[in-house]
Amino acid sequence: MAIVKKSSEVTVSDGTVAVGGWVQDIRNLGGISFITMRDRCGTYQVTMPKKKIDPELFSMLTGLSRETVVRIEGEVKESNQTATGWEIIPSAAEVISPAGVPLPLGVVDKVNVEMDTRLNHRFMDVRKPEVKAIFELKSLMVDLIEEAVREMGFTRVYTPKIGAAGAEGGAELFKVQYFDRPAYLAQSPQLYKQILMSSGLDQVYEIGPAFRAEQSNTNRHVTEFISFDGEMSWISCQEDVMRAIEQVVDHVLTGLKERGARQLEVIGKEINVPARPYPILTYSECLAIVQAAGLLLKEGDDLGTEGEKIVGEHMAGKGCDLYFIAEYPEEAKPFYIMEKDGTPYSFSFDLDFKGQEISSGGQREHRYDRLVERMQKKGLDPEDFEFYLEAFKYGMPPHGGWGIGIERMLVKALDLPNIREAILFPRDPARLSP
Ligand code: AMO
Repeated sequence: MAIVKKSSEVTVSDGTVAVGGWVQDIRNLGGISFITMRDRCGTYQVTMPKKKIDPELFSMLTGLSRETVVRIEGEVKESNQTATGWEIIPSAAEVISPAGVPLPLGVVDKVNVEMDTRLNHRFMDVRKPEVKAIFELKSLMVDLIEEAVREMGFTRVYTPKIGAAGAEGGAELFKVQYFDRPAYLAQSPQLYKQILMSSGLDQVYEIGPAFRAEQSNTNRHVTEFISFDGEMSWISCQEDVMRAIEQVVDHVLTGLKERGARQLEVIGKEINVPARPYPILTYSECLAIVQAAGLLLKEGDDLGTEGEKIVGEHMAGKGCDLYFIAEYPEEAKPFYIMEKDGTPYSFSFDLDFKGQEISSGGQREHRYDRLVERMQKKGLDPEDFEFYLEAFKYGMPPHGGWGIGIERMLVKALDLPNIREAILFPRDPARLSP
């Protein structure tokens, strides 16, 4: 008999079924014993009245260690004592894979376990329904992103993750040995997605890993994250880009709320879908808010974690979870961002979600000479970027785009305390395994 993988597939009938799963818990009450079994759909009960079960089977099942994987055959009976409305009375069982004792981590014990311990034994941690639900929602989130951008006419692309140059600043590059020469892990698809704007693909997106050699041990930085990048041609201003992101983020939040309802219930969270359009604050307005709150920042300074938090509180007071911060000083933004001529600012923006940056983007400098000038101003050697610059020499339309850290977005949507909660096997300066 085939193993029925999903407990939801067990239909109440007089027939016999076979189920496979993990032994989550066993309770022995003398004359009757119960096993709580778990599979991807949840938990269900195996009920063993001592007198009605073969003694050998009874002693085998009641002696199992927690988290052992078993296959159980039995009769399904309706029950008003169980959460599912049915229970299984076993007639045969087979241990498929026994679990050692003690477990490295409890699945049901309500004790606070350190994040490090959980991550060291992540396979066991993910057995907890409330942890598994986060990754089901993350998967749904990627589906929703793809649905939204496809609807908007974007083409999915893949760009290299090993290359000769970085785009987001030298200090954050991971150097790797590429045969006889050095290479770097991609910090973002920035250079390639822009090159593609001169290919005529017009609107492209990529969802893939990005690597940052940042020595930051915070609850929002990791050294490898999944970046959702978009780039679009023929924009008339950076607001065209903002409205595009907004459309995607709105589709994601609405979809999580509707299609992720079961998982949201498991983790006890609700999703708020903010009204559109999301408000746009300028960098200067944010600086004033932050300074009024007593943070000593001056014109040109990065708002930083603390500044973002203060602006987040200010916006929460107005009932706004999601808002753009636009027109950063050009000095604070990378070479590929377009300057706002006659001002110290640039056509750039961040999207912040409850006091934390989840995306940045802007209008790009598409004019070759101005781009080279900007590189030089930032102390970069244009010769190192020849492959990129070439695309600007033979017809490059105006364009702009964004990068969203999908884990940051999920963390904020679900109010998770740490970005590591949204990554199965996170990488940070201290963690390279598992
Ligand atoms: P930026 O460097 O701001 O911009 O990155 C874009 C988004 O990526 C996420 N992110 C991170 N997430 C987790 N850990 C990190 N260490 C980390 N660093 C960045 C954030 C951030 O908003 N090329 C530009 C985007 C563009 O202009 O298109 C870029 O990479 O959510």
